[in-house]
Amino acid sequence: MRRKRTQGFTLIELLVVIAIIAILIALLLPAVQQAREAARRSQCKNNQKQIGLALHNYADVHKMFPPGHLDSYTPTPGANARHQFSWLTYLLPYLDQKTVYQKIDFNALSLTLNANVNPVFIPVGTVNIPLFLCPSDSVGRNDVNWAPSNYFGSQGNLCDCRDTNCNGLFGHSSFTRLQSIKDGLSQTIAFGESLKGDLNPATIDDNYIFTNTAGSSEQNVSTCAAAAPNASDRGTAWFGGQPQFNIMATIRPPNDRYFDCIAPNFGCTNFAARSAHTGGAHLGLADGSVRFISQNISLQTYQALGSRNGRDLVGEF
Ligand SMILES: [Ca+2]
Ligand SMILES: [Ca+2]
Repeated sequence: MRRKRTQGFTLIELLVVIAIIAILIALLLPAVQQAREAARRSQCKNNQKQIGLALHNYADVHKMFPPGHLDSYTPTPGANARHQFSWLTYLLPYLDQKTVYQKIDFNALSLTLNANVNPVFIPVGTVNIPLFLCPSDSVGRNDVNWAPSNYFGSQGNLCDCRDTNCNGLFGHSSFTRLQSIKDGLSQTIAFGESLKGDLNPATIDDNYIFTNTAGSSEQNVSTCAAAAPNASDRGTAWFGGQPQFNIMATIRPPNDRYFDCIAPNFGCTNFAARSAHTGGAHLGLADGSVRFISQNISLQTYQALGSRNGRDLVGEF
């Protein structure tokens, strides 16, 4: 009697095939993920190149860089200090976003007295600008009144928060001229990437410290680190002129392990450049180039890169 062989695979064969497929997937998946992150990272860098170019096109027309953020009541801090529009806002016409730009009434205040968004600006501030977003950052858009940004103008490593005197390119009502970048355009950081906050204090990684002391204590890491991190709206508004939305400092290295710090009303931050990339972050230099800078860079070199007029030698970086 002949046994009839059934068509197809035996159970053993099927298990072997499944095991082989599983091994192949396990081998390929990290490679696919790496390729995807490489593409995202490249997008982040390209965005920064376009912003760098826009900064120069702006400077060609206006003979200066845009302000970090304008304040109608400078230099008096307090309830009347309503930070206005961010540096990114002024670049819109140079980034194919003229229609968004033309909707902005630059004579109106972006914030009301109790620091809420002026409703007049919601139709503009909620426009998503993909060029302002680094796709490696997994935190999405969280605030219904604003659309976010990953790119932060650098105020340098010395900045008196109560006036316009910062050694970076972007400060409180700053209007930096090219000739005031005495250390050289290719040796000076203009802006960098950061990571968005998720508006959830319970998730710690993205939070920052909001100090309640007047002056520049937020630039002092140990003073700031004594407080608990309690806020997480970093980068949630490309439009907003409050510095936690789009101003960084070069006091601490990229991806610094300490929490970012800010003091209210003074327009000053101690926000490090931050990224979801491994080992560092992209920094846009004042000549329009973009460099990936290691988080292990010597602090002296990094701070020298952050100042526009320190007369410091940067060397290799
Ligand atoms: Ca959080
Ligand atoms: Ca310098």
